[in-house]
Amino acid sequence: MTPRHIPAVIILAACAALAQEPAPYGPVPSERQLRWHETEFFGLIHYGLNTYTDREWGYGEEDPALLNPARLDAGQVAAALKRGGMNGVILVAKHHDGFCLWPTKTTPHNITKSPWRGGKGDLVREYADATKKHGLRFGIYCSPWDRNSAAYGTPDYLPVYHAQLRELLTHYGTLFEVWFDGANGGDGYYGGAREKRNIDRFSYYDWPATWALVRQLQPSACIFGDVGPDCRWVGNETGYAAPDSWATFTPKGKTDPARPANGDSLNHIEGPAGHRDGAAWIPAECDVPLRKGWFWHPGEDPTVRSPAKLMDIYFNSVGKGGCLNLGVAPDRDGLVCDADIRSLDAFGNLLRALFASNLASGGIASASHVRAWQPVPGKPHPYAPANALDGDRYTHWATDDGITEAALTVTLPAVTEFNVVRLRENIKLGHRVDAFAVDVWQNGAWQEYASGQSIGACRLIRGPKAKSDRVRLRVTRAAACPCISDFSLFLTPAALEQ
Ligand code: FUL
Repeated sequence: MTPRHIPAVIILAACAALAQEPAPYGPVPSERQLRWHETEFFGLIHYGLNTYTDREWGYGEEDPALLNPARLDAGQVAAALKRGGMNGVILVAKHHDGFCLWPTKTTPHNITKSPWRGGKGDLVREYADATKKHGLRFGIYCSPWDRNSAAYGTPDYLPVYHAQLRELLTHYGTLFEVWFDGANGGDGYYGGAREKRNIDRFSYYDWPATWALVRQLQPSACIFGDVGPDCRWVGNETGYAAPDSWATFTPKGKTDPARPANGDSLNHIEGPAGHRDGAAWIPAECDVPLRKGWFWHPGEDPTVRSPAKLMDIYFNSVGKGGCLNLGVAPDRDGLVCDADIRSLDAFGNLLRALFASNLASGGIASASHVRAWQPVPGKPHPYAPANALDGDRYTHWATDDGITEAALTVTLPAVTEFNVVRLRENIKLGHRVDAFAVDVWQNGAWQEYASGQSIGACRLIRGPKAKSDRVRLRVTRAAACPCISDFSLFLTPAALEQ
């Protein structure tokens, strides 16, 4: 290299450095997981023979003749969920009792043996059509445990279960999620044997082959299970993730710690928080029934969760970077009953009112540090602070590599009252922030309003009402330069205060 060449090399190197995008940190979500995060809130429908026998777990011997609702209307259910603020529906197509809500060829214990629609009905079809009509994404739960099947517990059952999945994965359009329950094995009818059958949770379902079937037939569907692989059970049925919750997680198996299988996980107890440096992106799905149980039971109207309680759950699930999966149980008419409708309608209205206007969107964003970038005439800076105000989950404000403490200030056009802050990272680049604080400018000085650790896909903070024309996000610790895609302010609607 001659001295004459050095300046050109340096200039080229400098340009390359200036034009560099932040490298992802740690595990990052797949495309299907990104779509799942965007879905945020969906319903889990439990309806079947248990609805008529007043049980949560049918034994497997229930008479299909019990199911004959004259007024059943999947459209009424889908509309109720949509008004309730949900963006998807997962239907329990087969629960542990083994009764299949579609005309499966795999077992006679199915909907064609019921008098409903003269034995010609297909409830999975009706739900698939209704959810599509209402613009909701559709998913399926098909219980691995089958208390009706004579084959359960023997090697003959897995081909049956796989055939059931194959039917569900091929006949009902695009699915956004396939749910694998961790409850497996125990006593049951089992074709009349009426005995206890335990299985090896690690090997019995050949999870690698079962998951591969979903991948092959529904490549955009997320697989839910205790250990993921796409989204994890939050570890409780109250709908709450931990105060700080990480989408990253390292599942540990009882049998094989290195290759855990669904139903065999040792550490679902760690589901609420996840692991800051977990091995894979497996965010928490927070499931909770709207009523006391997952199925409808007489006399349980008083247990319907109130809109205020649902909001609290929402803040602790969606607001902790996970998804909320709310159980809705159609009644013996196959409809969402009045008590549930009242709560869902009111909650949906609250949600829409709360997020209707981002009070920070008219503000001017500035930052202590902004990532260097070779300016391109006519093109906006790709990492400008203003990106955190544009409502897009992925455009973001970023700092230079190595800058892991930085502040983003929003100056509002006028003094504004708020009590909810929403933060997001561009999760395509991973969980980067380790700790943050939000400050409010009060009487000529910054005052800390809130602080926390995880941000990820969404962090919702509900605090006391504050009035100010200046707010600040301080990233106080980060594993890599922060990439903040959202800094929004909202005010809870008056109806929530009552
Ligand atoms: C659990 C099941 O045992 C319940 O019956 C219900 O389906 C719930 C969503 O998952 O593991």
